[in-house]
Amino acid sequence: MNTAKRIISAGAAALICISPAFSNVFSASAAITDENTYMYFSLKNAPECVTLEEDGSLTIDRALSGGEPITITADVYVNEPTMAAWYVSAKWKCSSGFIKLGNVVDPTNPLIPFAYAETNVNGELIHDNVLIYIGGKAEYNSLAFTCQMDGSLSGSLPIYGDTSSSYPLTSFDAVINPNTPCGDYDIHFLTYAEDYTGQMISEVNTKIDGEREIITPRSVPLILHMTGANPGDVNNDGLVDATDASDILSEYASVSTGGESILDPVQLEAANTNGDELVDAVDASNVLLYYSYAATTENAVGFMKFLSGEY
Ligand SMILES: [Ca+2]
Ligand SMILES: [Ca+2]
Repeated sequence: MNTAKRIISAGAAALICISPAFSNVFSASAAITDENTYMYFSLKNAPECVTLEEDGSLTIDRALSGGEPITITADVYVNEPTMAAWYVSAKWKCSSGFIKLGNVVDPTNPLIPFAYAETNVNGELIHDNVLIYIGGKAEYNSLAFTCQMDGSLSGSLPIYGDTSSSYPLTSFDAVINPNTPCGDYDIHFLTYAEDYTGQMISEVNTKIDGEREIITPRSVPLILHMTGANPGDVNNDGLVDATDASDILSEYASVSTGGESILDPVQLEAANTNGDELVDAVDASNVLLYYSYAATTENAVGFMKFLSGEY
């Protein structure tokens, strides 16, 4: 590679900081090696309630989120070992409606370094032959980013760093609903038609010595662990409704008659809506008050804001 092309930017420094975590992702996925063509994500920015784990996954502590939507920004990378691709298309999605994907960055507008950024003889960024397409389908919560040379006869995409993964392809946002039930979620690349017949999937098209090949890259998903009690949502389905009030009353009935608690510790925390010592009829009443408010109010505030009168 032309070393004049390499510019140590703030983005590159950030990449260096978090790459050790991602090397663990690769070792954890035996099928993924640097000899493979694969796509992966790397956390770029997140609020304090999000922790980057050693294995590259993210743990989200709801208690630190303040009940607000949580926006994380992630970079999208491709490892393309032949470096002979003329067409690279990443398509990715989240299957949970609680996590909305959007805001794909076009690195050519304004021009910023990316995996296939073009440069002039002085190593300065230009935008000339590489075509960028950005897309996605809201109904499937999917996003797409494609770069290709203007025609497969125009040669390979220029590689900005030493390898295709020295710089990201693009970045995007994932907005996590504060009511997301506890559990694990993933953002993954489409490597087969998941949602409908003929759905476009991620692709890397190469041409080596005149031989064309269409490669489906392997997907290293970004795993999100949602943790922490969601006040009022006792059954962990993302809603505060009559079912939760019923669960609270069942707990109260059991414990107040000398029986065992029927809820686990996270559920008990969610059930104790006023933070006193008890899970009782007051908590059930809070839940029912909110349920009737939310059922009749457009753009209802969250449960905790409702309880504190902020609506
Ligand atoms: Ca619920
Ligand atoms: Ca209580």
